Amino acid sequence: MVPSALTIAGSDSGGAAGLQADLRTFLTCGVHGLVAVTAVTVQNTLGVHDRADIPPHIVAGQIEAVATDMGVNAAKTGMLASAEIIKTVAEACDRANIGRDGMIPFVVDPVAASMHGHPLFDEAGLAALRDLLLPRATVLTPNLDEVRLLTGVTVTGRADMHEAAVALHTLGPRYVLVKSGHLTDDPDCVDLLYDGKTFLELPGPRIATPHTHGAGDSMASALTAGLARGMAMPEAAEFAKWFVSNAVKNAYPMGKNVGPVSAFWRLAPETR
Ligand code: PXL
Repeated sequence: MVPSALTIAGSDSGGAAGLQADLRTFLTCGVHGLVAVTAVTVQNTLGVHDRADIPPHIVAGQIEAVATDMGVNAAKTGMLASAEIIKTVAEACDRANIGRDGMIPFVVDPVAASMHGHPLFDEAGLAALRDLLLPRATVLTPNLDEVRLLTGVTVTGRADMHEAAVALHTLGPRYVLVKSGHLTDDPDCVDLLYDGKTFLELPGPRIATPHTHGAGDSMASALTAGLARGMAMPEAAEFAKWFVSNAVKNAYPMGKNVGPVSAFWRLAPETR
């Protein structure tokens, strides 16, 4: 059986981040990609120029349609656009057994802003994410901006990441995986997995490239793919770290600004 993973995420017309990054990652990790689109962004490397949110019942309908017919081995969230969509997603996930007690692994990537700094939801969305999705998450995968929004903790070095992980864990997720990509003064890029008791460091090199669009999404979707393939959490986290380090290493220029990370590195040489 081919495992399947569901992304509940927004579309990036530039194809760098969002559901496009997730589907590419799923493909190269050997997992069939299922999609519930939450919003369509009008986007290129210069920014998010406009967007249209999908009606909440259509978001829930997509989750229900694939879950009841095709089966979901793991799911993840990306851009969720509004408090209304978040509430509907939480309810649809409960019906589909996605999330902590339903047992289907649920990766909540608390995407708050595009890499250009455009907010991808508002204050009400942040509260809904914290109250409705964090308690349902098998694993929460924030970057350091999202850590600050969710906990008020400003991470300036590796030691603060432990404090942040503990603070986030009290909000309900089973695991927290803090991404260190934004700690640009650190010569290494050590992410941190925390299960409420023990910390697991996920070491990686800090790769010198300006092209990092979609890195966070690709890490969370590789983690989702690993879980869909039946890996235990620490193994899936190490797999995701390995996947995204190579994706950043092979990132390519495209457009006038920051280019995308690459999922191509796992394909045959002639297609890279
Ligand atoms: O990288 C986070 C992200 C997620 N989803 C969409 C995005 C972005 C960042 O630009 O555009 C649709």
